[in-house]
Amino acid sequence: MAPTLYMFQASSNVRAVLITAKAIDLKFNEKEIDFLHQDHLKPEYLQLNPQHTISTLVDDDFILWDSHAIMIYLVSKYAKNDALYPEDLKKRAVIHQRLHFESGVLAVQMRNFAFAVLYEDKTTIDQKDKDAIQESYAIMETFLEGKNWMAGDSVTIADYSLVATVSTLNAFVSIDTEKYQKLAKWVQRCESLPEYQVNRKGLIEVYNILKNKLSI
Ligand SMILES: N[C@@H](CCC(=O)N[C@@H](CS)C(=O)NCC(=O)O)C(=O)O
Repeated sequence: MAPTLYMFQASSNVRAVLITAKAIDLKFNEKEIDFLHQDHLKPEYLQLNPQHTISTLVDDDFILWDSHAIMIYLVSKYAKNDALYPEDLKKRAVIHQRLHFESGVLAVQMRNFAFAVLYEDKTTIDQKDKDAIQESYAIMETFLEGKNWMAGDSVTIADYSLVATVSTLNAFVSIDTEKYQKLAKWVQRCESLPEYQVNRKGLIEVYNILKNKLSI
């Protein structure tokens, strides 16, 4: 039976899981959670995931949340080879570093500005939030030093995790294509991947949700 993914398509972390699944040709039984109406706080969802984050994966009797953990699980279980998550210790360690960067830095910056807009009725993005995002662009530019992909010479789940969030941030705090040429080219490279196409629907959704509230 296909695994079930409880998801909110507009979420960048969810889109990272969708890109991964597409890349390994895995179909989900998709269950959309209405985040804006707080379905993730309902008892039936809390029973699955007491941390009430979206997404949550249910694979037979196994329940897992956190996009990074889900991506690692999916490619380890369902991918035909280790290309997206190489078994080589050092390559894998770099992928983990990039995933932690997404989780601990980029996603926090995304949440800071999105929550300010959604819940504090801010109509502009604070300069300090913009500065933090620009600093992340500068750091990711260094990740791409001498290589085409975030964790080496071929695409991995690190790229999927980062591009889902970067594509969202870039819609509001543009990447300076002169200053961050490698990052801008990497975004284009990701956009040309067949699996990336599943990022687009949710990206438009989140753009519309936030743009409607911003005066930019
Ligand atoms: N580290 C988690 C973060 C997921 C996350 O925070 N998702 C947001 C949706 S955009 C969420 O579920 N927020 C609701 C909450 O934390 O209560 C992941 O990668 O899955």
